[in-house]
Amino acid sequence: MTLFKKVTGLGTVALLALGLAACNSDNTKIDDGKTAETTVTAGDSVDHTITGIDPGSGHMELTARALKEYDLTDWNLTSGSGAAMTAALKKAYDKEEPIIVTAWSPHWMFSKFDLKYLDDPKLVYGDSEEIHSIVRTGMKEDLPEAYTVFQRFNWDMDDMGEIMIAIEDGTKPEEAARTWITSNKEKVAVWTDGVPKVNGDEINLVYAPWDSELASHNMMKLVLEDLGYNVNLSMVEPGPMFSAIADGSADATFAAWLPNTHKTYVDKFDGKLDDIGINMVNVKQGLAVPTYMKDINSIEDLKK
Ligand code: PBE
Repeated sequence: MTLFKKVTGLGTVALLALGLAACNSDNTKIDDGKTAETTVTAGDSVDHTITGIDPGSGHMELTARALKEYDLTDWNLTSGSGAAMTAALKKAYDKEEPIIVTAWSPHWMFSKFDLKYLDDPKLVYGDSEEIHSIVRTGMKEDLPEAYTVFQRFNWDMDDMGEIMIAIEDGTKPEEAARTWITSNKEKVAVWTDGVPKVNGDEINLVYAPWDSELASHNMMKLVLEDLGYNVNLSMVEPGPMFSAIADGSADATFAAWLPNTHKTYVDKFDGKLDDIGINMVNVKQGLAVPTYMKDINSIEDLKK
């Protein structure tokens, strides 16, 4: 059994991995004769709390499911936003305090903090995940040039990561996207080669409030503008993002994480969304902790 040691009197939870060979009972008080110590479980160390993100995101649904499947019934999942989650992470990290967050990749959080995903042996967060490009019915006929670009659109985690990190470091999203486009002309050319320019045609892109999607949609906005489009970019909650494509009020989104994360949304609007392909493979999400939490490596460790 894995325990953390809470050194009373210091007022902070010191994450000292115990040599536990000698410890054989739950939550026993360990007294080495030098300090007054109580032991706390991994759950105690974080108040049985997982720091979540915006309530409508797929990650929150999957995490609620994970709490059930791993029988973590006494745990709480807080909701807020991606920004609140990373702020809480930074605060804990700076003090080397324990924290468990809902994390995903690509995300700048993995370059700013040393984090590790917790193993998910039950595969609640899925096995392999991709990001899909989804358009409204009829978009192909109305906006064929953009449709071709969207069908070809494909990049990787490092590409998106570059833009995300620049934004996190204070660069304006459009500027960060422009820098990436300028230094990745060949990649963009693969999507746009031979596509005729248009003359101010309007196109509506929607995305949900995640840093990863802020990066991708700002990038695609510029690619479309370079082709002559007049692009409206709107950030909405995940539910409205899918319903906007389904009811035709928006033309496209590049924010559909499948087959797992957004399955509920895609099922709900079955037949009303045109999934035109994968724009990124090998994306991932799950629960993550700072690497200094040495004894927690799997969601199953949270039971202990
Ligand atoms: N995410 C990022 C989203 C999809 C993209 C993992 C936070 C979600 O959970 O819905």
